[in-house]
Amino acid sequence: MARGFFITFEGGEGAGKSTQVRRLAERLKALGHELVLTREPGGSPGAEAIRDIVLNGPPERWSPVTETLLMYASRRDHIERVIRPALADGKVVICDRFADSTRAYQGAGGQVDPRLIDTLETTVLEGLKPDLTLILDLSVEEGLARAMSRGGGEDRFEAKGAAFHERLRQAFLEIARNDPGRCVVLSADRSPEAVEADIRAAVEPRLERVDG
Ligand code: T5A
Repeated sequence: MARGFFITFEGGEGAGKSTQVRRLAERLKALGHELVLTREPGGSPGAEAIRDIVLNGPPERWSPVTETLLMYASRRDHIERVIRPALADGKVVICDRFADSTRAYQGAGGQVDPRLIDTLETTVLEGLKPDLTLILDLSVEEGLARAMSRGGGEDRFEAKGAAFHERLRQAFLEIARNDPGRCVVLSADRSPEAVEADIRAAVEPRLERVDG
C-alpha cells in the first residue's frame, strides 16, 4: 500500500517558512513526487474560516485557552478532509505549521496548561505525527523585522511583545531537543539558497528511504 510522507515547517514569525515551503515543493515536484501543500491554521474551507477569526482583531480578542481550542478545531477539520486522505493516497504533504505551533504559541507563549494541550493532541491527532519537522530558527528581532517588511500589517500574534516571541523561540528548540528523530533545526539567518540546501539535505534521503 502507498505510504505518504508528512513534512511540517515550524518556527517564529518571519523565519522564512512560506518561502522554503514553495522552494521545497518545486524541488519535490521536479523529482516526480505528488504533493499537497497546505498550512495551519487553515488548509480546508472550514479551517480557513476559523483562521480568519483567530488571526484577526486585537491581540487580546481571544484568551490563550480559547485560541488553543480554536486551533484544535481547525486542525481536526484539516486532518479529516485534507491531510489523512492525501497521506492515504501516498502523497507528500507539506504543511506550513502544525501541532508544534500550538505548543509554542499557546503553550509557551500563552502559558496554557500543557495537560490541556497533551489531551487535545492525543484525542484530536489520534497518533498522526509528522515524519519530519523542519524548524527554522531566527532571532526574534530579525523575524519580526522580516514579517513587517512583507507589508499587510501585523496579525494578532505578531502584535504580541518580544518576551512572548522569545518564549516561543525557546519552546521550538526544546521540542526539537525532545524529539530529535523527527525534528531538524536550521539556522534561518542565512540566504534563502543556503537554507534551501540544508532542507533538501534533510528531506531527500528520508524520502528515498520511504520510496525504497
Ligand atoms: N499559530 C499557528 C498559533 O498561534 N498556533 C497554532 O497552532 C498555529 C498553527 C499564522 C499565525 O498563527 C499562529 C502563528 C502565526 O502567528 P501566518 O500569517 O501563517 O500566521 O504567519 P507565519 O506562519 O508566522 O508566517 P510568516 O508569513 O509571518 O512568516 P514565514 O512564512 O516564516 O516567512 P516568509 O517566507 O513569508 O518570509 C518573510 C519575509 O522574509 C523574507 C521573505 O521574502 C518575506 O519578505 N525572507 C528572507 N529574507 C532574508 N533571508 C531569508 N533567508 C529569507 N527568507 C524569507
